[in-house]
Amino acid sequence: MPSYMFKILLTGDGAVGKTSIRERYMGRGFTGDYLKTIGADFASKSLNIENIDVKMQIFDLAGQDAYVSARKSFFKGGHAAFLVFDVQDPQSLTNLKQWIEDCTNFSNNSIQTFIALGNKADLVETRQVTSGMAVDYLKQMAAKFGITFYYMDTSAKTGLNIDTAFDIMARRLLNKRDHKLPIFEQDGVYEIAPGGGSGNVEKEVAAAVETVAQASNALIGGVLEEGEKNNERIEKLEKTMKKMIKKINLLEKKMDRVVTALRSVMSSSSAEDLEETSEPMEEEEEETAPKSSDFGVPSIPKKK
Ligand SMILES: Nc1nc2c(ncn2[C@@H]2O[C@H](COP(=O)(O)OP(=O)(O)O)[C@@H](O)[C@H]2O)c(=O)[nH]1
Ligand SMILES: [Mg+2]
Repeated sequence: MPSYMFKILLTGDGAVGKTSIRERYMGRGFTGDYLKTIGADFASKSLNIENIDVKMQIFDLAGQDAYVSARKSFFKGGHAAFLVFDVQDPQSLTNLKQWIEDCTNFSNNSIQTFIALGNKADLVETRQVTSGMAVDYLKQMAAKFGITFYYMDTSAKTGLNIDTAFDIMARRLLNKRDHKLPIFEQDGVYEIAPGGGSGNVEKEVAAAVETVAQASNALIGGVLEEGEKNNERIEKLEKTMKKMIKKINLLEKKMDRVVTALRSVMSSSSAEDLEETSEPMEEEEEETAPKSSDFGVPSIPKKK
């Protein structure tokens, strides 16, 4: 007997890969066929997470407008939703706003845990939505709805992050029921909280700046002491600083790209909604990410 049973919805526009994700997770593999889902379908899977039995009921909804009225009943009693978009299709990202609203309204607020999935990440050549664009869009949604999102890319084809997505979902749901399970930080998995939480990029910049500052202080201390033993330490710290500065420059570039990309997404989505909460990212960046020259080390010139 499972200790917990969770009703989890796969939402998102038609053809983003909801059925494929469910089938991949259920272990049936990837079929590669396109069959329009009619209404909803579901499957359940039993998990054991840190000795807690969990049964995941996974509902796979049709994204087609024709089924809007039939769909309403499927939101009832839901605990959580995956918000699936196709990384080749910016519109499927910006439509997530409507999916969030449907989840909230039709479930009478029982759905409070959301994970966004940028699916078809295997299609690198035709990809149009970068992770940075998705993070920034979700930041707007987090601020607007007061919801904390997780976001990661997936591929139903290669299996990328499929198990991870469901594992994190189960952990988040258990933690809302007073468990204290860790959700380990991993590359490409973003936590996007309303207000302060601003995704991994800014967190990484802040952490890198802090490390450089510490290394720089220690270095000055070391130079002043001028002890023989300190030379090794100084060298090590210098290396760390250089590494971190490189990282900061990379992250700065990433942020620039995010801002540019976001502008194009925002111009194609409802500008009014997004403007309300949008923050000038460039200003923030200057505060949190001082130029590497502040530390007396020449910065790597940016490619334009
Ligand atoms: N390359 C690739 N194709 C995918 C992926 N996920 C789904 N597809 C394809 O996209 C189409 C729609 O998938 P489907 O699961 O039916 O989407 P749904 O309407 O959201 O349930 C099908 O042709 C799938 O084979 C993926 O991760 N990578
Ligand atoms: Mg389907």
